[in-house]
Amino acid sequence: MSTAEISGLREFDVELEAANLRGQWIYDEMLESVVGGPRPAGVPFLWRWQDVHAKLRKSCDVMPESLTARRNLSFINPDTRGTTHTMNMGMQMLKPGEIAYAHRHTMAALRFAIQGGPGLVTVVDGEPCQMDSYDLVLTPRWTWHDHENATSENVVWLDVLDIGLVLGLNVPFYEPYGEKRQPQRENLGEHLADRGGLLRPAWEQVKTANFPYRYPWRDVERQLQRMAGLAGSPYDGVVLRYANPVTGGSTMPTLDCWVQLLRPGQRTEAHRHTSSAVYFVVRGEGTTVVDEVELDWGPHDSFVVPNWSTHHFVNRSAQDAVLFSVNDIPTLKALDLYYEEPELSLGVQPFPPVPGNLRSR
Ligand code: 1HN
Repeated sequence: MSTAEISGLREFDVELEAANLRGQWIYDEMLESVVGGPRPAGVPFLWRWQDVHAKLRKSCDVMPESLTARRNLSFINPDTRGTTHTMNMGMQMLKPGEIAYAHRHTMAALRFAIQGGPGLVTVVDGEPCQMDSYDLVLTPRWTWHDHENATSENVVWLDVLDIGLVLGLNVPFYEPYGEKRQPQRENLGEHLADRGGLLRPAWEQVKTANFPYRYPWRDVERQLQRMAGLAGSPYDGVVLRYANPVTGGSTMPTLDCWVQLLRPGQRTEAHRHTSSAVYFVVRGEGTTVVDEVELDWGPHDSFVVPNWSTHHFVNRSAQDAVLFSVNDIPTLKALDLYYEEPELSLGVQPFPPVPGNLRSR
């Protein structure tokens, strides 16, 4: 016998609702609909670079000053509030000489330069962080940040924030600095080098999170090339995490940044996981197939893989393809809610043996 067959139960449901109560059997019916896992939050979707770039240029005309509000265009998934249910990805443009005013918020954010240069700087808690093209700069939760374009060109970068997560937990805090720019530390990079490097003051506390790290693309590219010959992950190819240099853990407490290299003609295996991810194409051309939807991408396009949707990558070109992506895996893992099908593929392959153990006896 099912609850639907109990006479008078529907009337009782209405009576309970009027008393701000709900019987467990309602949840039982809801849970029946998710046997086999959640419905993906949002749909697979792609934003073309040409289209977004045209809108960014128009935003410069419509919004002559960037103000504190930022000339950021957020990618809205047709089926969710953000790009995924936890994250927003968008692109931001600053004209020559402009400053996006200093502020801070409880949303963790990161900036990946698309059209940058030595004169594009994001100041994070007093640290000026240069944004050359494809450099990654972190503006972690509750850090003061302002963006300054001292180049002679329009600049563009990618913003990713954990907005859906922070709003879902109802912990949004926001504070404008009150002046355009925040005070800067005198010597560029000194604080980071002294407090986040290989040698540190023994008498000070260790800061393990929310450092304003910069990951220069030059270093990322070198590492990718060094590892390009490895088999990598069957699902993502040669994929590297932007590690927190202090802990070796995720890029930020809630978000992880990845960069992946797909060799010419490479086709990865399909899988799905409870985390969602947003992608930006650094170079190359290919297709990401997400629950039967084919997302054909080229340089500087952006796309989204919603959670629990089955996907694989194909590099259709004769060149390497390189994708930058951001995912919410650290959030899911921290809550013990990270699941993957058909198998757990993260951090499972054995660490390479030391040379002495390879010697044939
Ligand atoms: C924000 O503070 C920035 O600081 C960019 O550049 C995009 C989207 C939503 C909320 C805050 C920035 C944002 C944002």
